[in-house]
Amino acid sequence: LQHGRAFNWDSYGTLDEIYEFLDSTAGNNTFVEVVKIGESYEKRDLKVLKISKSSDTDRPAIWIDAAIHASEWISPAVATYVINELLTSNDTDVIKITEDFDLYIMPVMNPDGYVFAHDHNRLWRKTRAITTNEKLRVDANRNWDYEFNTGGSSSDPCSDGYHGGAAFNQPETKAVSDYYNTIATQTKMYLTLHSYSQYIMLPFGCSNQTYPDYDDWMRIAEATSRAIADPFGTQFQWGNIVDLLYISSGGSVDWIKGIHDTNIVLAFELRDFGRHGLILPPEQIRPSGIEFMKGFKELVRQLRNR
Ligand code: ING
Ligand code: ZN
Repeated sequence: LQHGRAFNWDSYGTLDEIYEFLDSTAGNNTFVEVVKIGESYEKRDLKVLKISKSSDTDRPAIWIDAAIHASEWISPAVATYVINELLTSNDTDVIKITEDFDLYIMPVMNPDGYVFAHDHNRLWRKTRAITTNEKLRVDANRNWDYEFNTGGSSSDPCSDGYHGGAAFNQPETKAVSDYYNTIATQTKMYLTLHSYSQYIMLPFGCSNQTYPDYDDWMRIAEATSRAIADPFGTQFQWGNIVDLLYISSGGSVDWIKGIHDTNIVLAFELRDFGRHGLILPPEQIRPSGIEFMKGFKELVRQLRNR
């Protein structure tokens, strides 16, 4: 690592630092591997950390991703925090999670954008794909192939919500969805981390239609919110994406829920509520990680009870 500094949660890691953390974590634990699921537009590796203490191939699995949007730096910071907790915590509930589930954690879904946000434009959100002209960069969370381009996304390449020329035309969303297809039957929970607003959000984003067990998900989200508030009192609201935010088609949760019907599917908007917004001070990384872990443990508890 740069300057011999150990990876930590006191500052926001660069892509290189995060990837080195993933690689060294895999190197230090026989039951952890880094799976290269593809390459980004600019040919960076797309890396998923897989934790699996069993060779059983049909164990229940949990997926967590972050930084589909390059500007939302608290999301990869919390994802790496979760990885570290899962592998070093003495909490028996946490240890039990790694004993009972395979875990797939992808801290940076949009590595090109994340590098660009570090080096050029702190508020950069989209991918870095250029197809026919300089402006065609895509909001990777409007590019998924379920009710694609049916509202709340833009056909203007200059827009931050540009959905792209076709669903899954971005190497990042294509690689993640292809990989998810291979693990979808075993995967019981899909969580995607964004910021900011402190929301726990249920699909769908393309419409506010409910579904048979919608009330169950609302109760689960409420329980998760209570667990998150436990350490520091941080309030997370819960509800449908459309009710909390806006119509937005082509999001990852819509595809995961609509195509695969994974059991628990949630999108999180992490800290804060708007004071600092995307530029969340790094002192808030650890508290964000601590409270998210509380929520995550509650979600796994709920999953076990289903
Ligand atoms: N929020 C998400 C966005 O892509 C979202 C909200 C999540 C929409 C899941 C649709 C599906 O707009 C941020 N902050 O990016
Ligand atoms: Zn986002």
